[in-house]
Amino acid sequence: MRQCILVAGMLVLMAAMLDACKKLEPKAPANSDILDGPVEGLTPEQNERFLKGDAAFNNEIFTKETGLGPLFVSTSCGSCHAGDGKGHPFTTLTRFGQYDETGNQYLHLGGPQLQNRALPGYEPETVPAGSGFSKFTPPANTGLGYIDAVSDATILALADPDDADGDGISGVPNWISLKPYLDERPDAVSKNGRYIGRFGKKAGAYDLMQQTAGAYNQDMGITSSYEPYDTYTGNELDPEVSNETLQNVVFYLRALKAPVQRNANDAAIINGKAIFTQVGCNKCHTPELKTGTSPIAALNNTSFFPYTDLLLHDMGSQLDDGYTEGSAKTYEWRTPPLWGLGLSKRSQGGSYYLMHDGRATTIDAAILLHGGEAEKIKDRYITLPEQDKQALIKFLESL
Ligand code: HEC
Ligand code: HEC
Ligand SMILES: [Ca+2]
Ligand SMILES: [Ca+2]
Ligand SMILES: [Ca+2]
Repeated sequence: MRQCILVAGMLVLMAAMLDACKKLEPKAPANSDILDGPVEGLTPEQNERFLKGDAAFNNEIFTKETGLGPLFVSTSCGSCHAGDGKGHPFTTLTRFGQYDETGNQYLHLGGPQLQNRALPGYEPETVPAGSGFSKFTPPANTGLGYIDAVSDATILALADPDDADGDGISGVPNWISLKPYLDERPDAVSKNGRYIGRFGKKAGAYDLMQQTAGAYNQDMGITSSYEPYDTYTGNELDPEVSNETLQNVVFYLRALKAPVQRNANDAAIINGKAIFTQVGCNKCHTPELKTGTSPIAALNNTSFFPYTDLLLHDMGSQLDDGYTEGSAKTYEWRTPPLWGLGLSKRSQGGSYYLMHDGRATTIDAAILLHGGEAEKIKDRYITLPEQDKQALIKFLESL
């Protein structure tokens, strides 16, 4: 009898402990917080490519034996783009040696990208004395397929190179030369043989293939049939990654879902959104864009909410670090999408690291760094009553 009471008592205790454990377990993230899944409605064949691309992007860690280097920055895509969210300044890339449209003046010294690591027996690169350079933190990779599916005509319609409407804002595309291995978009617009770039902080990359083949080569020292040159000797080498793997990674990036706004119906957030427009943030951070046609059903002729115009803007001298790409000026930057902003702390180790090099550790600090074309709009933000600033920031964190 006594034994029975003891056993029953232990069972009660165990049940209580189990319950306590459950409370300690982190809550499963809401669906709207998960970023590394695919858009809905992929065909089984598309889903298979997505999974293969996911594995190559996140799990394949290169070594000397599989082609790493000899000069490199990191050993896998996922090491910089963890969980596909914004990266930490620990994983910053450095580029140097270009000041204007005439191209990179330091190609003979390893420009544009610095490979700060090397296999044993090789010298890592350093930025040549006197060269301007930029440090770029890894952007989030979510929703890039939507951005890829926007037509050139849509981007051009947002540009206002001569500020014809007189609002002080004159977004321009970055006109870049098309790498010979890239396919033109079906509706491509070109000017004097130059094409519209849309990826990267300077909008210096045409499409996701350029980003991917370029990253394998420049970030990891992995050659492909697209980018066959060794980062050390400059010699053409046999591919160290297959075209099939590259294409799977491109498909993975294209099919990653986009961040979804959270608590959109909260009164403070609705108010913050109105302030965003009233102050004029929306003049560059265009809330809504439309895609053209896409073989991925979810991306085909649809609206999405990235909060960017994909154009370059003069952001003033504080953000001029003396380096550029394509036709962008050293003080011009592509408006970054604001979707996912509120989720970015999670992949940045618990703090914000905003702007191209991560120098702003709060949203307020990021806004205060806006100059050039955004100067007047920043001034309007500064004069907002404190509670309006709070509402605006709450709205931005809901994105
Ligand atoms: C050393 C860190 C690092 C590694 C490794 C790396 N990236 Fe990146 N990635 C970055 C940074 C930094 C940028 C921003 C570069 C720029 O703006 O020009 C970037 C930009 C991108 C973009 C453009 C996103 C946008 O919003 O415009 C894509 C796509 C991308 N990377 C894919 C990849 C793929 C695929 C791999 C692996 C083959 C890879 N990256 C490896 C750091 C890295
Ligand atoms: C003239 C165009 C323009 C206007 C107007 C503008 N922005 Fe920006 N914004 C940019 C550009 C370009 C950057 C990137 C600068 C950089 O990386 O150095 C940026 C960066 C940001 C960032 C950091 C994003 C990140 O991922 O690092 C935030 C947040 C932001 N803007 C919010 C705002 C808010 C809020 C307003 C209105 C008060 C505003 N912006 C007005 C162009 C603009
Ligand atoms: Ca190699
Ligand atoms: Ca280099
Ligand atoms: Ca204008």
